Amino acid sequence: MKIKKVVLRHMKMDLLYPFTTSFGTEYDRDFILVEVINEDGQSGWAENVAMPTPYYNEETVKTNWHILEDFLIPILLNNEIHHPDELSEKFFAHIRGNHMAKASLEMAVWDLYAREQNATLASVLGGTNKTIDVGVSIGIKDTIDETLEIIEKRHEEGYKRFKLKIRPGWDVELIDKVRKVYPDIPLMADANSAYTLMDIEMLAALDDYNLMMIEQPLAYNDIIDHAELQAKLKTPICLDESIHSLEDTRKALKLGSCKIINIKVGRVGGLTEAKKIHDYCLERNVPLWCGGMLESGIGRGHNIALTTLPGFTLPGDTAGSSLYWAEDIIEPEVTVENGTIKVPSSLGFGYKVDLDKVKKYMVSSKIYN
Ligand code: OSB
Ligand code: MG
Repeated sequence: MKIKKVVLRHMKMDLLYPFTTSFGTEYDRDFILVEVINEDGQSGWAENVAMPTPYYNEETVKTNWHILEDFLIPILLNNEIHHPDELSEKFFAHIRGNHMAKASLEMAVWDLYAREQNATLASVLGGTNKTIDVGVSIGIKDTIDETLEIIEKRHEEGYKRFKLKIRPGWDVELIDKVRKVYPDIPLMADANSAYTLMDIEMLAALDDYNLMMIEQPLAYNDIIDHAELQAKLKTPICLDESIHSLEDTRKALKLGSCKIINIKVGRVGGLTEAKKIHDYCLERNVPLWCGGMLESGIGRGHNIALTTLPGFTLPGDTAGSSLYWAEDIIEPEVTVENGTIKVPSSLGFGYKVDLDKVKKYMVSSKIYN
């Protein structure tokens, strides 16, 4: 593969509904779109998932632009590679951390690689599922009644799993009331690191509600306290923020810090690393699902492609475009029927990039060659 040109676009798209977690409220997505172009003028696309603020992790839109411009894009433009795995190797050999930046450029190269092979991204990743099951992530609301109304709607739409964001003061009572109305729905909670071991009694109280899992209850950089907590809980812990690599996965499972893994391609530094984690978990029967970062259709398409791999046994967070956007920047939009997405058969990440819409939501852009 010879990449001749890279285009970074700074995008801003308003969310239809504000999304509140224990770390803050998002009103829009302010993000970088990455396009890589080969010598035949063929493009590969990906979405960078860093947020403008370092509240979910330490990366931001600005740090990602900097790392892409000054370090990663030069590596890509100055090296001929034969497979995206080689790019991943180069990124990890030379540059520490900055996984979301690495992932975005590597994913665009994966998309281009699939297109050069006349194949879907799903198939070059080794994915086989023709449909994927999806759930929905429901943010913190003003009232429990409002949350119940949203669950009712999403339940009617067929979503297969309901994830409620929790934080101190919005936890046991919420889960208790939701369980009373919906005794049987697949339900889970995501704390985004809002608790410590001091909260163990409250977290243990959640054991009474048959939750599928509790996601990232403790610190974003912890796997030690999570192991102590998991030993005391019936409910499986799923790690999100703490998992950045196959090595983190291996160590967390060895320590017993979690029983389930949430893979976000951005957090683990790319599709090559995501696949390694997938293979490791599949071999050990560790349940896996694909997380989300409120992506536009481009990131969403990549998530769908990854989720076609056989180890993704639990519904992910890749909900339909219409839950996030007045209009998406891909054609067609991602649609969900009875809680499933039909995996698209178009080349690459599976959807057509709508260049007019991209222009409409673009704040600025820069070309590298
Ligand atoms: O913790 O999974 C998370 C969104 C932004 C940052 C972190 C998280 C989330 C979500 C939303 O839960 C998932 C989605 O709908 O894309
Ligand atoms: Mg999470």
